[in-house]
Amino acid sequence: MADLIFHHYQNSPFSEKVRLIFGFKKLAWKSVFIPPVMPKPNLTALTGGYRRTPVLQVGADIYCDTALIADVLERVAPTPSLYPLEIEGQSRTLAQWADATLFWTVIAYVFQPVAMPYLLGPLTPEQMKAFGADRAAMRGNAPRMSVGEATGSLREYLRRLENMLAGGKPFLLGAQASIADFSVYHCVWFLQLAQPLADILDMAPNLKSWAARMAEFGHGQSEKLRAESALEVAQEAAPASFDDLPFVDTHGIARGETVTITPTDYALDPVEGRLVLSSDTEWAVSRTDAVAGEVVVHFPRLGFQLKKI
Ligand SMILES: N[C@@H](CCC(=O)N[C@@H](CS)C(=O)NCC(=O)O)C(=O)O
Repeated sequence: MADLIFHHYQNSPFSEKVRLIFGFKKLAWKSVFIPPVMPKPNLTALTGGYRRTPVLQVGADIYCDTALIADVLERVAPTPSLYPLEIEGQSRTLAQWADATLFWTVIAYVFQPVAMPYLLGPLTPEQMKAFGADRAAMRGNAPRMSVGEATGSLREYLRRLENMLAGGKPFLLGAQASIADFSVYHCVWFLQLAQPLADILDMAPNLKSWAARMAEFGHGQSEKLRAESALEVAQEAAPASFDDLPFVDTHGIARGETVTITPTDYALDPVEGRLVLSSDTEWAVSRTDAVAGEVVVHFPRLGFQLKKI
């Protein structure tokens, strides 16, 4: 199989979710660092405009969103599973809650001036301003939460998570780790990074021990790769073909039609291409890029909108 090339940056919670899955599954991967703010020309050459972090590349196939990336890693390395059979539905649903509700509550809580340098590093006032402007543009009209609201909500979420671990359960849904643990973990990891505010976790001692246990999975084996080399890999590879797979049409859009795929929540950058894959859980478009050549860009159905052009 082609190398797993992971486009990410250090202090990105969703990247940490996937790095830890690499460790859980003992996978080797290539690490490409991307900028945390726009522009990201080497990344968008691959994705066709999708700017969020992280992105997984396998040859000329580009996978957006960590929910889909987790599914891809499960296909590559089925054991240990992220979706133990008897808790698959629960774990996916809890993960979806953590990646949206818990994540945005943590973001609203940690982005207080006292913790900013711990999350963003030593930025100049100009760089800080540029970061704020980038995120404001990315979030558009998405609702904002006040620090007070975030603090109260976070306390209640921590109480619930602590309750899930009561009685010495090793993982949130029982004896086995699942995708839910990884989605909750990246939020707790970001909270811990915000050192001056991290003592809110003291109310959840079981959750703190669980986080330490999760961290032990590590990040697998990684090797640095330059962004230009990742583009060369895409140019030289042929994307996978999906012509033999059943095409699940829920939109009145046929295989091969020109479409856009856009996130439904924030960073609403449409990716345009020919629809080559439509399964119960995933879409993919084929597009040709001046630098990356012919690539296929994949998205999960959940959280994305498909439109015919
Ligand atoms: N649902 C997405 C969320 C990804 C996300 O919001 N990532 C943050 C960084 S952790 C982001 O993209 N921030 C803006 C950026 O990096 O440009 C996923 O699971 O991958």
